[in-house]
Amino acid sequence: MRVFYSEDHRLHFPQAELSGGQFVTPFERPSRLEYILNRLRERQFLDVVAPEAVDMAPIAALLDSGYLTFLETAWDEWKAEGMGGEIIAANVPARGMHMDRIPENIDGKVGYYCHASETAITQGTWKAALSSVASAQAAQRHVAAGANAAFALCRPPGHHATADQYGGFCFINNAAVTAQMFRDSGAGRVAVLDIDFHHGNGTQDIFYERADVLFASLHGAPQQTYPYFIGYADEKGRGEGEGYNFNYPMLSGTGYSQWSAALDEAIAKISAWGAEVLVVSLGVDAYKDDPISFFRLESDDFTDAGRRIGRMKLPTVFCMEGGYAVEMVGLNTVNVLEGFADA
Ligand code: SP5
Ligand code: ZN
Repeated sequence: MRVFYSEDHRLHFPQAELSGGQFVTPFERPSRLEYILNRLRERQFLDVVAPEAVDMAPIAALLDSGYLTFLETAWDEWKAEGMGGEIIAANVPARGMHMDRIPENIDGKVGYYCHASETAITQGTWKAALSSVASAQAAQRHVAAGANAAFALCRPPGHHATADQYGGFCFINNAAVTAQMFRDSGAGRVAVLDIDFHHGNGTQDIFYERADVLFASLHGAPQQTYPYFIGYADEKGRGEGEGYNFNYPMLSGTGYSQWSAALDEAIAKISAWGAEVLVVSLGVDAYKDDPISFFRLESDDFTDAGRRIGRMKLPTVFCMEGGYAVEMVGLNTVNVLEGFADA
């Protein structure tokens, strides 16, 4: 399986994440990818290539133009305003306020375009986010051209980013761009399966009113964890999209027997629908020792999960999402890919 990876992810490395009222070294850090690359090499995934330049057209077509301009210019505007640190959202539109007018001031714009203030923007964030989505695009083209699978080793991750909001360590929704590119290249039915511990709110939101992209997500129950305000089982899509969104929220302490039963249900929905291609939002933060999550998957469970996904026999792009038990992120990620390849 070919792996697409860009070194430019390193351009995004905030010093600070707001966590428990303190600034801590971000959980989502560059070393995550070093652990993954090392394990890939060790397990003979040797076909690792850099993506070609990002193709802005499908990104601009799917996402909000004001949001993309904001991401591109936010750092310069922040510095021009005399702000001393990294970009952290302080003022967000809350209940009773209005979101129909976008502030001119950068501090206001940050709040407008952000949904979670743990996530900082720095000087290199935009370039890193573009390199991340470039890997997803290259993986999509590789599979659209006939490969049965590809792994986009994306960083920063993407599944929490909507068409016009960042947060949850995500800026551009790599999986959503990938799914849309499959539609544009002729696939009629595209499924996105999100196995990251957190609900893929961004992907859900982007496709919520569409019947051509089915979204299924396994995740921590929103009453107990981020993103808190979305991800319940009764969110099934709206309008034409009704019946094409499937959420499997699970409570703290969930282990593999329950998680894999939910995975089988999601897989059954995808198969019964007749998906032609699959995009997997591949987070490994369901792992038992993940520092910000509460499921109890063992490393071997990821192999089994990959095998179940592989049994669908669909052309598949994996997009890297979360996973923060850094020493184990590589093993767990490669286990999924190996299980998939062995199915
Ligand atoms: C892509 C992805 O996995 N994003 C996850 C974003 C999670 N954001 C909330 C982080 C809350 C961290 N709380 C730390 C508690 C430590 N005990
Ligand atoms: Zn996650």
